[in-house]
Amino acid sequence: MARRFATHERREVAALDGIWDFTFLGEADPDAVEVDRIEFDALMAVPGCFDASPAYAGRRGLAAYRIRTDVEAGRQRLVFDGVQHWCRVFWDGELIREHAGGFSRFTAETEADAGTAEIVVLVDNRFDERSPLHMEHFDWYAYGGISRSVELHRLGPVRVEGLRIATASTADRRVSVRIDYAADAPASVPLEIECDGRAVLTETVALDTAGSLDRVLELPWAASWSPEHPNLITVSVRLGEDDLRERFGLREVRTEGARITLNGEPVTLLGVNRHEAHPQFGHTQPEALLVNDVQQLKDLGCNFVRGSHYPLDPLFLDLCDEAGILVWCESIGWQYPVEHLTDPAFIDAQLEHIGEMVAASQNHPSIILWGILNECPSWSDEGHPVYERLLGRLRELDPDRLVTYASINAHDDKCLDLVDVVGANTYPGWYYGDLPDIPGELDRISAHVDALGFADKPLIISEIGAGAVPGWNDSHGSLWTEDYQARHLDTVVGHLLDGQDRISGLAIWVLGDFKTTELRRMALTRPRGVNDKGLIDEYRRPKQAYRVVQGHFRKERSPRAEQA
Ligand code: ADA
Repeated sequence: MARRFATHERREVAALDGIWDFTFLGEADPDAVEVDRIEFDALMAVPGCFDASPAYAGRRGLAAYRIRTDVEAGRQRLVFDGVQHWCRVFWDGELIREHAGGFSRFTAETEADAGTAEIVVLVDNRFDERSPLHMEHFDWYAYGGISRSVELHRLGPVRVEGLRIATASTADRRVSVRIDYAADAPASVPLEIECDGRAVLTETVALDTAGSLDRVLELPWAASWSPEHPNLITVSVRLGEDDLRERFGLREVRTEGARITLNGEPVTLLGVNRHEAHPQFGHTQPEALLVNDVQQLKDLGCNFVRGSHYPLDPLFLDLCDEAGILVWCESIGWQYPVEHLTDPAFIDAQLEHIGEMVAASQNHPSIILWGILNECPSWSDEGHPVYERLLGRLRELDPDRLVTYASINAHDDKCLDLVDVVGANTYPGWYYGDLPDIPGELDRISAHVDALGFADKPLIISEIGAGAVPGWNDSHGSLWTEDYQARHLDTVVGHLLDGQDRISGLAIWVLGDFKTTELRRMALTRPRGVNDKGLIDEYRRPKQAYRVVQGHFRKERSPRAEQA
């Protein structure tokens, strides 16, 4: 996977990114496809989204990707960082994995003979029961393809399967490490752990065939991680012939009354929502684009970004770790109907997806909040047990971070008892209401959340904004003009930063414009087929509102510098 550091030194890892053979099979039923008879008649970039490429733009159906690679005999593991949104993986014609969900890492394994292996991936971007997590009505265009990196790992008899570094209590410079492992047979092997190149632990361990090792590391020299000082620590775990490297930061996230605290200090979250979409690359995020986005987040004065509405590119998270940007990372979801939410197949798929999200991202110090189910029926009686189960799973997997979700209607929500932080989405002055009403609406939300009995929980406005067609203005400052959007966000941010202290976080909707679903429901409210509430357009060109928000955020984050 494309990261800012090599995740393995000892294990042999080959990047399979590049140009793969490709063919579009359209309406074909994946069960009826004979994999060894597929005729590949085109080429496709991996990572890439085939339906964002000119030849297959907007096509929905089955596609096949193929690559051939030389391997030595032995156990091989393919690591996919994201395939949109359903796939089957074949190794020399044999099915080795099926996966649904897009946006999350999964693996496929096989015992291989020496020689040239042929890997075929059937990828389907249709909306059906194979993909219970994807729905056509989502307010984003669900691109299809092998959208993130692919690697091939050669596995030995002992494997480091995962690493979790718990930095819950960092004052004493001690961290707990859990090393998950697998072994072909019980074994006794050396375990060595290094942090920033210093040996911190060496011992011999007796392994079963699978299990985990829990250790405490003392790092007296290590400095804390914070947005102002994003100090990172690289840890290398070597177990027998295998290894795994990770990066983490010493920091504690908690709530104290209605404030979120970072390393014991209250923090106000100032940021934006961000989709991973681009007109030319779909959900694939070329490195230059990620660097661009992080530069613009910094330039805006943000200390916070909400990943809407699915797990984020691993490289983006690395860059947020380095830039000191705090992250809300959430599982995939957008206004699922009640019936969908109560379908057992859906819940199982969400639980698996949440597990994959946490396993892939749990050591990023930038992530302070885990989220689920954007704008889903948390207002319904049926919703409560589902939210309880999914948020409960997050707490079980990671007790050291805060959990939340973005409520579509905080006035009438039935699941706020389950969160650490209340997230409220609201669109005053856009779909409903008038511009002058914005401060009133924000105050009403706070009062309502408090009246429901949650005055002691931090409250974040997790979405608020207005559309603007890029470059469009008129002398009235009407809806859809850049002028309207700029005045709207000036009012929003101005009100939130001007003396009120109930709302302690803001994620403006949205950093950049992005293509939405082509369903008619969106047509009247999304000119150009684009959700255009971005501070920048889909090619990252700033709109008028960008400077307005930047002015507020920068002033708030460095008041002394401004006064000087
Ligand atoms: C919702 C939703 C966003 C987007 C937004 C809008 O709040 O969570 O994904 O659809 O509305 O633009 O209306």
